[in-house]
Amino acid sequence: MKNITTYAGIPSNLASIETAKIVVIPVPYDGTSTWGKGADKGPKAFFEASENMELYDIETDSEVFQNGIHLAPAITTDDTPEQMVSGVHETVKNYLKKNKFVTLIGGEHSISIGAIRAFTERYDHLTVLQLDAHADLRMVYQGSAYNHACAMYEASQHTNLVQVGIRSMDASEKSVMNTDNVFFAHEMAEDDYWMDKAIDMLTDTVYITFDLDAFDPSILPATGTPEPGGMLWYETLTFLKKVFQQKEVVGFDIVELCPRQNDSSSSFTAAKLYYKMLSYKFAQDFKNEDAPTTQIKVASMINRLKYHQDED
Ligand SMILES: [Mn+2]
Repeated sequence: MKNITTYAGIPSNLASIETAKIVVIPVPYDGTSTWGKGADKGPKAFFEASENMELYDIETDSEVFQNGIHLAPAITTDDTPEQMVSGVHETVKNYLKKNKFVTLIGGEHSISIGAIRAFTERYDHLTVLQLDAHADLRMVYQGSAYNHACAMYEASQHTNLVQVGIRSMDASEKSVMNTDNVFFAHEMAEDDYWMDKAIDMLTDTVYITFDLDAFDPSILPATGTPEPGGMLWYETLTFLKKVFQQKEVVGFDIVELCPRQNDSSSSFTAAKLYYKMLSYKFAQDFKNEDAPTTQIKVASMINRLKYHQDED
């Protein structure tokens, strides 16, 4: 990743490991993808798009980069899938020890395995919230347990895994899947309450793994295995905002950006998604934004009661 020295070109005093609250780790790995190759180019396209993005977030009225964002060296120890997973695991563990808010940019989805392992060791009762078109629950695929099709198997065994946006899986994955914790895309399309139901499934401590193919290909086509019927922009942000407001999100990754020529909008969408998630995490007072809504609801209830009393 030549020419890129700090995340989004932020000043170097906000980018050092000593001062930054946030760490972003690029993992340009594409060792096991089966169809659309190119997720190894994801981080470069992501960071280039980030450099061209406004760093003031209107919705939260905040500049989250002021908390400091350290761009970690890319993890490239990936001669084998096992090496890549253990490289990610060790790196994430070290930054967690330094009490950083750790985020990762893939790379294919198998990069999440080592990260989730480190978060699982650090936090009890961890929920892994997976937004994805695919279940990724195979125990082994094409001879490896660290294939992208297996990205969530370990999480399904050791964490409270909640899967959202799923619309593609193999019948064999049904035996591993806990369907109570799965929000299938075809059901979400007809259920106005899926967001609250999903949040009810989460423990207090949440790690988010965001596979960009969770999005509908109409808004993000540049991913290894696009699937129709995905999530749209504001629906996704509304859901993420609720999660950040109501739970303690301890880290996240964004994976499977597979850049294509003549499509810069996918990289920008990924860059913006990342910055939105950080903004939701760090914006002051944003967590309590639900309060006014509740107050308004109570006020209008009192008014209704008064009205009915007046009637009597
Ligand atoms: Mn996927």
